[in-house]
Amino acid sequence: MNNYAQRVYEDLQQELPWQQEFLQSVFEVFDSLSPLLDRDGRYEKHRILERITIPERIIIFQVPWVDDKENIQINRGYRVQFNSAIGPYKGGLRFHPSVNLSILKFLGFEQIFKNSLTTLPMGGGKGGSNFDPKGKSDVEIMRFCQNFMRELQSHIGPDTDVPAGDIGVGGREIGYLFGMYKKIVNAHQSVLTGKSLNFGGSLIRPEATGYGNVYFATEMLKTRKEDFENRRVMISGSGNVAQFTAQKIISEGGKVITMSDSGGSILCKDGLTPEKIEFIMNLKNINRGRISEVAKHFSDVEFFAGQKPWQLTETAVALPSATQNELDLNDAKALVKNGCVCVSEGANMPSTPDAVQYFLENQVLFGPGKAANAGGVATSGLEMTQNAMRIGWGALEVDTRLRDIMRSIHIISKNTAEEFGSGDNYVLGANIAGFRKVADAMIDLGV
Ligand code: NDP
Ligand code: 2IT
Repeated sequence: MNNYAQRVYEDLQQELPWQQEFLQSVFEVFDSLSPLLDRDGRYEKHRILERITIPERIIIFQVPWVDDKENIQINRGYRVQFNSAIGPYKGGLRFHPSVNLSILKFLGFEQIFKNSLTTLPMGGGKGGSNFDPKGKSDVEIMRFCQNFMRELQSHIGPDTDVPAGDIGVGGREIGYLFGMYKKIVNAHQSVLTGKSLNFGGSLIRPEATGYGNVYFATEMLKTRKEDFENRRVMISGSGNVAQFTAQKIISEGGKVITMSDSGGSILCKDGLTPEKIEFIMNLKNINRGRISEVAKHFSDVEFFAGQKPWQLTETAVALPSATQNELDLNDAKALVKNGCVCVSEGANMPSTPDAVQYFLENQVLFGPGKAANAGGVATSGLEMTQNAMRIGWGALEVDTRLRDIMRSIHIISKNTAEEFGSGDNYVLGANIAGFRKVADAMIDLGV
């Protein structure tokens, strides 16, 4: 690693040894940036690495709420406003019991470069709570969201910080959050994205992360004259990103053989049909059930309790779409051995660093999350544009723009990797391309 990057990384390690996920994401970015830092001394002179790794602001607050049994519950709420050099802070809210500052800082840090890659004017941020939505009634979810927003509202705004969804935060939660914000400020503003179409959402936003990842993977495959036709595809997760990834893969002629949740994985060797995907969407989005139930309903679907998809069988493509560090070195070795030629990350940082290294060493086409899953936030950017113009584009218009953005992210990542003599190392290309725009803006803006 470049000396300057090494020094800043070691300082962070000493200062924040418990922020493992954040350190992991910083290490990956710094490692990629080394050839750029070797070549261009301006970033060290302006102390960009020190400045870009400290959030501009972090808000931490208490979220008390009353459950259905009239017990008082208390959760922690956070918003990490990481970097606003190129636009208002932008990034999702995660509601999951594992949420802590390290996880939100890694997600916010990734978001800076991802948002930069979209070509749209959005800074990086992330937030959420250790609240667990599982098993809660709709009314409990509403009360929690209202109390969360009561605290968050004074720190966000359409030109300041525009949150959206992430794990545990979908259309239902965005509705309750937006309803409370609107009441407090007495204005119908574009302060959240992922809104329902009934009150200012964009067509294709729910689909965008999954579709975008398939568009990105398609571009990678094209460079080797391959496509999804009749190829086996493993997907992990069964939430927003996984569902629309599956739908798009099927429409591209591919076979989705796995999906999963935190309880285990399902395997359907001949590929899930559109009817089965619809069943999974109803199960997950309406009944809020478990993926194991799919195997009880269909005789050609097997369930593997407590297992991830990666080592179950042969596949050509893997699209991890659940959570961070869900694909490790052993999984990577099994995938390569079983014929996998392409991995594209729907989730944020799902592959461990040694797994990424293994894919790169074995010539697997590897799309890092900050490039491959940028379609979600890019379409959030398009939602903000439509809100500002007070119009709504048709589905084809949004989908065409999404596809164009994913193509341009692919091109800039590939061209930047080539500029630094690193072939099709999309990790290096995406990190340098995303960083350059933000860092140059920071220099322009002064200290
Ligand atoms: P959802 O809440 O809709 O779905 C999450 C899925 O991942 C569920 O199937 C869930 O299973 C599984 N999962 C979550 N945590 C774990 C865990 N610790 N171990 C195993 N499985 C887990 O979230 P999304 O689909 O929106 O998000 C999935 C990933 O995509 C995340 O990494 C997110 O940051 C990323 N992402 C999301 C975008 C978006 O627009 N929504 C945009 C870009 C990236 P279970 O129900 O059992 O918890
Ligand atoms: O990780 C992500 O990019 C998201 N969860 C989407 C963020 C957004 O603002 O749409």
